[in-house]
Amino acid sequence: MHETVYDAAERIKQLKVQGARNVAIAAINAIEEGTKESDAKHKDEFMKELSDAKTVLFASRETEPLMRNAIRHVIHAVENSDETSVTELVELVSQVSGSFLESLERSKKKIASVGSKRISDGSKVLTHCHSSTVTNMLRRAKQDGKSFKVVCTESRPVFQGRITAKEMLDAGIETTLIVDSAVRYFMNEVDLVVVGADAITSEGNVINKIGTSMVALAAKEARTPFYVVSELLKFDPATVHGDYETIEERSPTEVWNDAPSGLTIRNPAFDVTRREFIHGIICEEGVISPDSISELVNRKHPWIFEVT
Ligand code: RUB
Repeated sequence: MHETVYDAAERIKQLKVQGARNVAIAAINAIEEGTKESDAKHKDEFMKELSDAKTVLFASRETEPLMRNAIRHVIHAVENSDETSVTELVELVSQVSGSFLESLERSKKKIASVGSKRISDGSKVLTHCHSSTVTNMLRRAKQDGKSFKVVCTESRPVFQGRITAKEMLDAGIETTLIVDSAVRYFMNEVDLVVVGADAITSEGNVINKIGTSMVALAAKEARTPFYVVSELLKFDPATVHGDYETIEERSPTEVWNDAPSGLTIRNPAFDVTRREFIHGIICEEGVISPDSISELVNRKHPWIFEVT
């Protein structure tokens, strides 16, 4: 199992796989593939392999509760199964992973159909970074016959905004790319801001690509509605118990590869947007207030509060 899992963790760490959703999918696929290579003779050994895989994948990116929820879900199913045969447990991992991925796909479609209705004909929509959930929703709006333009930030330091720009152009949507610091300059021309999420806390705050909170501030000042587009499973249950979401800090070389020695460079990957800046969270249950997130997650996915 180890090679497949280490490989996936490395691809996630190096941003070859990017965005919370894709990270969770890659991690689940790695667990599923990895268990097929298991050397375990007994359930105990199998559980130990799963636990090692969890440690390696959790460490690949710290601010990814969807990945953590997905992995915990699979491990929880194995732990609670009466099955002792490793062959049967491998099959169980495959089934649980498959149904988790299917439900993620259903949520993505539901989010797109809800969010599409918030895109008005003739409007201009600003987004930050690259969120596959956001771009899927915008593609759906286009398929629904809406005519609108997209403005996307380049998203320094690693330019995920270029992925968004290419996807939007491929979908036939008129797209403008701007530098991150030009967000306020363009905000008055924009009708709506939509961003993805990496994590949602119990207080309804949203963690997303660094700069998102500044986009939200600019949107609030310009009275432009700011929406987060996200699956409920990006909720981090640890925040209920008082933990803060850890913000991943990446290598300074992403910011300046040959920086002068003695210079301090900080490179946080994400920041926190407080709930009062968020008009709504567009999720698979509809458009909800950030204040209702804990209660809704508790109702829809009670298991995430139970597993560790
Ligand atoms: C990507 C990012 C995305 C969220 C949501 O950051 O902040 O907005 O992950 O993406 P990075 P999705 O490029 O550092 O992973 O909607 O695809 O889950």
